[in-house]
Order: sequence, then structure tokens, then C-alpha cells
Amino acid sequence: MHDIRVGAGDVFKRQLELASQNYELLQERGVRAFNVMGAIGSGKTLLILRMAERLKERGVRVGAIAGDVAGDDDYQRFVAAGLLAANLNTGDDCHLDAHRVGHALEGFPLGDVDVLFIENVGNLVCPADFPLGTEGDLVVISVTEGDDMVRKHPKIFAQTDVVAVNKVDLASFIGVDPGRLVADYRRLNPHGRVVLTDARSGRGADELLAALGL
Ligand SMILES: Nc1nc2c(ncn2[C@@H]2O[C@H](COP(=O)(O)OP(=O)(O)OP(=O)(O)O)[C@@H](O)[C@H]2O)c(=O)[nH]1
Ligand SMILES: [Mg+2]
Ligand SMILES: [Zn+2]
Ligand SMILES: [Zn+2]
Repeated sequence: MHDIRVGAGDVFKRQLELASQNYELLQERGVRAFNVMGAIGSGKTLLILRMAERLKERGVRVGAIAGDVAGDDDYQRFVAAGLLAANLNTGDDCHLDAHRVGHALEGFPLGDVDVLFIENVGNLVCPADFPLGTEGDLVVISVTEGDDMVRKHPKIFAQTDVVAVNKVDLASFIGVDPGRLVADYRRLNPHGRVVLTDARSGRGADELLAALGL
């Protein structure tokens, strides 16, 4: 992998160029890609698996790139579910970027997938600053992180048009009202779509796919 640290001021500009290149490549290959961001443990992987099940039933070929600081746990879950998958460890970085994703796309069998979910590193801060070149973005939070998650991270919610509030099956046990998260998001992003999900049962998965235009 080449070094793209060309001076602090240029890093974001270079990342934007690389994101455009990823976008062009995905368009050319007819792959609809989605950047799945969200809090640690909020249910990104399980929601991707649920959406993939639904898409497979419709004959849509699904792939996934698992972005994690270390290890291949999520990658192995994607493989076990029969998805074409790649693992992308970031080491010291707490987010994916267009450069890393570009290299992952070089080695990915893009001709064999119609939809590609790129699971970002669990984190609601810096993934917001690094576009990957996907056609759409999704942020996953869950009720178990508390009802103030949206207010504490306005940037990522203001710029992301589809949000899943996951683990709604647990809301009553921990005394969190998902409606507060929904209301905070609507204030920050009146045009966005927010879907309540329970990835364990699959509740909300179809609605989430529709929100993503799938
Ligand atoms: N009860 C309940 N459990 C869930 C739900 N979604 C995910 N989980 C569980 O929560 C844990 C974390 O889910 P993951 O899908 O691994 O979460 P993640 O966001 O991919 O986690 P990282 O990639 O480590 O940030 C797992 O044990 C899931 O089975 C849900 O809607 N309800
Ligand atoms: Mg995961
Ligand atoms: Zn490189
Ligand atoms: Zn980061």
C-alpha cells in the first residue's frame, strides 16, 4: 500500500479524490455499495446479515467488507453466511478511509456481487470525515448505548440520510425510549429516514432496505 501522507492540508483532498475513484469503479462494475457506520457493538454485522438474507431471497448477490481494527471475527461471520467477503484491518486507525477501501476493492470479485456492504470500524466520530465512495451511507446505533447518542454525535447524523435504531427488543429492559433517538435525529436531519430494528428477529430489515433504496 502506498503512503498518501502528502502533507496535513492535502490529506482530506486526496481522500476525496480516492473516494471519487472508488465511486467510479463501483458504478462501472454495477455494484451498489453502502458504508455501514455506527457505534461499537450496535449491531452493524447482524443487520448486514439480515439484509443480506432478504436480498438473497430476491436473487440479489451480496458481498461485504469487514472493517475492524484487528481480527477477522466479522469477516468469518460473513463467510459463514455465504457472503463473498473481504477482511480489512486498520491497525492504529479507528475508521476506514477511501485509500484502504480502494485497495480492498482491487482484490474483490466485484463482478460477482450486486450489492456491497462495507462495515466501518465501530465509532461515531471520524468515519464521518472519511467518505469511501459508496452510493449510500447507513448509521446504526442501538438503544443500549443510551438515549443521548444522537445529540452527542451531531455531525455523523446530520450528514447521513439513513439511520437504524437497533436492539429495540431491549429498550424496555434498560428503560430507554427509542422515540428520543428518533426525535433527535429528525431535528438534526429532517430529510433523513430512521428505522427501528431488532436484528435478532429481523424486525425492520425490509424497511431498512427500502430506506436504502434496495
Ligand atoms: N437483543 C439484541 N441483540 C442484538 C441485536 N443486534 C445485535 N445484537 C447482538 O449484539 C452483539 C453485537 O452485534 P454485532 O452485529 O456484532 O455488532 P457490531 O456493531 O457489528 O459490532 P462491532 O463490529 O464489534 O462494532 C451481538 O451479540 C449480537 O447478537 C438486536 O437487535 N437485539
Ligand atoms: Mg461488526
Ligand atoms: Zn495505496
Ligand atoms: Zn478514526
